[in-house]
Amino acid sequence: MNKEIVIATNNRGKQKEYLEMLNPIGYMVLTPRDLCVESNPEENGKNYRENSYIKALALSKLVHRPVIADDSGFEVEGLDGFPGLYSSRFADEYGGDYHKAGLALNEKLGDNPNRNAKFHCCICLLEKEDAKPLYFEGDFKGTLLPSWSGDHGFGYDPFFHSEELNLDMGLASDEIKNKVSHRGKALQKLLVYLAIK
Ligand code: ITT
Repeated sequence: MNKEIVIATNNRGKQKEYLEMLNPIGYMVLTPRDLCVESNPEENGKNYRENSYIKALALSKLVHRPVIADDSGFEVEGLDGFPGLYSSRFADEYGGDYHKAGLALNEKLGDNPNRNAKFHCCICLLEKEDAKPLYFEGDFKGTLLPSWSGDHGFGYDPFFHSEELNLDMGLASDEIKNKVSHRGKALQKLLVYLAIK
């Protein structure tokens, strides 16, 4: 792959993080919008890998360049991993309002003391439409906060506390988050693969 990466995501938060992580090391990051295409396939896979492949394939067919797609989610242990694969769709039930969605997760959890939670990210690299997809994954472990804290990050970040960093992620700079996050870890693995292939 040359140093151009097309990212199959419409999520502005993800786009920002990829730009911040890849631009400084010389990658040119392109989004569907940069290439004047729209890709919004139905994410009906059974797991993160399948969904990341669905997104990568749909965009690859439109742009005829190597693409990466990321499927990710927020998993609350006391809710058996919910919302997980449905993280985005769960927030949609609250009009995309993550403040309400986070409070709703807390309500579902009730007085269950198990507040362990994690983010998971699966990046799919598809070098061309008929290539074998390659997957790079990462986890970010912490706990679900009872209430909104801070305004940094996106999605469920303000309801997430990292014990490793001793920090609420709504209070963390992108730079700190990207070093330890699920997406940062998955991307590091992808970069190692690209460097040695
Ligand atoms: P694309 O499919 O266009 O990439 P999306 O937002 O629908 O955008 P996903 O299907 O992968 O992406 O949904 C993942 C959801 O999980 C996302 O919308 C957030 O709600 C949440 N999420 C994932 N990574 C996150 C992060 O780093 N911080 C906070 N929330 C995150």
